[in-house]
Amino acid sequence: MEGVAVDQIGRFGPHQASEAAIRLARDGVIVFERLFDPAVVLSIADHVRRRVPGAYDPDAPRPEDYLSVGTKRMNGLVPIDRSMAPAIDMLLNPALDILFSAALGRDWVYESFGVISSFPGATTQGYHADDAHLFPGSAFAGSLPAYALTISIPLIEVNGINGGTEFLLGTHLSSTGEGANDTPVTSPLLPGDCMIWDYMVRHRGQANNSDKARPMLYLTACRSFWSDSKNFRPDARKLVIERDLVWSLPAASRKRLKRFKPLPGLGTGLRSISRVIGWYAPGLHQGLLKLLRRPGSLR
Ligand SMILES: O=C(O)CCC(=O)C(=O)O
Repeated sequence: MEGVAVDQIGRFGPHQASEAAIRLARDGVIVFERLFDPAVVLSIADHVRRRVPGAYDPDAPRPEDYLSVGTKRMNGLVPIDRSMAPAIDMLLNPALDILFSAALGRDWVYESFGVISSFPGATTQGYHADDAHLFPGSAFAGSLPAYALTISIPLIEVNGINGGTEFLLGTHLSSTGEGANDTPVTSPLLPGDCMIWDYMVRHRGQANNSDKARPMLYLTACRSFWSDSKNFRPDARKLVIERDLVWSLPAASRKRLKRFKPLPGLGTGLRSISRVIGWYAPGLHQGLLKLLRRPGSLR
C-alpha cells in the first residue's frame, strides 16, 4: 500500500445522495457507507457462492458470460433468481436513484449485474478507464457529464491485504487521462458499503495478497442511449432476472430494469429453437407453425 493515500475518496451516508452526486462529478468516485443491510449482503453472498462458485474458487466452473480481467481475476454474470430477490431491493435503493438521476439524468437504466473477483496471487491491474470519453480527441472530451457508472458492492471486507480498487481522482475530466494529482487513492469497504465511479475515471484493482477470493457484485448504470460494448462479448447476457421479479414491480421501478433478459425456462428454450429453425429452415418453420395453429392442435 506504499504511496496509496487511504480515505481521500468521499464517503457518504444513505441520506447524503445529493452531496455524493456533487463529489462524484468532481472526483469521479464516491463511497456510500452502510447503504445496505450487511446481513442482506452476506445472504446474497451465500447465494452467489452457490450459483456462481467460480467467483470464489478459481478451480470451480467458470461463471456464464465470463471475462478474464487480469491475472487471477474474473468478471461474470450473476443471474437474479427468486433466491436473490433482495438484490432487486438493493438495485432500487432510493439513495442510488437520487445519485444516478443527478449523474445520468432521470431516464437512467441498469445495464449489467455480475460479480468481479480477484483470487489469491492476483497482481495489481494496469490503470484503465472502464470506457473512453464519448467523443475522444474532440473539444468535448473531458467536459461532458457521466454516461455510465460502475457500482461495486463488496461481498466480504475489502482492505489493504485483499486489495481494493484505487483511483486517480479527477481523471474523468481530463481529455488526456491525466489528473491534477497522480497519487492513487483508495478506501476500505465493508459488506453494506458500495463504491461508485464514473466509467471515464482511471483506476485499477490492487493485488490480492490474502489467501481468499475477493468477490464484489459489479453493476453498471447508464444513460438510456448508451450500452457497454467494450467490457462484454457481443453475445453476452449482461442483466438476467427471473421474469416475475421484474413484472411484479411498479412501472417506475421496472423501467430501471428494462434491459433485463429473463432467466431461461422452457418457454425461452422453445422460442430459441423456433428462432434457429426459422433462420436455417424457413419452410419447415412455416409448416410447423401452420400445424400448431390448426384447430384442435396443442396450442
Ligand atoms: O477488481 C477491482 O478492484 C477493479 C477491477 C476493475 O477495475 C476492472 O476489472 O475493470
